[in-house]
Amino acid sequence: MLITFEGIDGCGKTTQIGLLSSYLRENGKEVLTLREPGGTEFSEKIRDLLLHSKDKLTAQSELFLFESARADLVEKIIKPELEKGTIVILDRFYDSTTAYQGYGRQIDLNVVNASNHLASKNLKPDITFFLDIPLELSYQRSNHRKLDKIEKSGDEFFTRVIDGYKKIAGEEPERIVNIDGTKPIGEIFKTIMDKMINLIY
Ligand code: Z5A
Repeated sequence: MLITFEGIDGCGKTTQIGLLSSYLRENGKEVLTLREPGGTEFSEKIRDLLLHSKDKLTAQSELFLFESARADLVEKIIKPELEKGTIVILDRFYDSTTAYQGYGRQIDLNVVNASNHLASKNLKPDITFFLDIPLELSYQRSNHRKLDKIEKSGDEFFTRVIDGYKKIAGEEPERIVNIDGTKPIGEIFKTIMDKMINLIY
């Protein structure tokens, strides 16, 4: 089973993935948590380039780097683990590319979708949790640390990303669970568990 978490920076993905993976492991499930971009030696190098290099990337080269990191992770780790029956929990997947490179950087959505299909080998999450928070809260939750390259993209960019996520979630309500990420951590986790119980048991 493939479970993905989506949303803007600081929306609470890492927090909820920690809670969900602990719950599943305590209940005897084999679980692997991964993040995008990253998860293989090659993809971690690309992550470093994308988030920390001093070079100015074009929107297109950014898109291809995210897809390249994804292709490596899907082929080497995600597919084999899913075939073994592991529950794979992914912090970001192709919805991030649609939201950030498609809606945010305004690359043609047909091109983004085609690239997503190619890199993910048509793999589709069984369920996606989209934690929706406003931009101001994202800034508040991350104001204590140094911003990476993408985080420095500006308000207009992030407003397009948030609107993009809402459109993506609206288009696939059977896969994407839209959750109010401003709620307390425990309340969000309960909503996630209510959905997960039906899938696991
Ligand atoms: N990116 C892209 O452009 N295209 C792509 O295809 C992909 C990615 C795959 C990766 O960033 C960047 O790459 C990201 C998108 C882009 N850039 N941006 N912006 P990353 O992996 O370094 O980080 P992130 O995924 O954006 O976010 P994060 O820093 O890991 O945040 P988070 O996991 O969503 O949140 P958190 O760490 O769980 O929580 C943040 C804080 O809020 C923390 O102090 C928590 O204790 C607190 N928190 C969490 N939940 C709550 C609630 N409910 N109430 C109160 N406080 C809370």
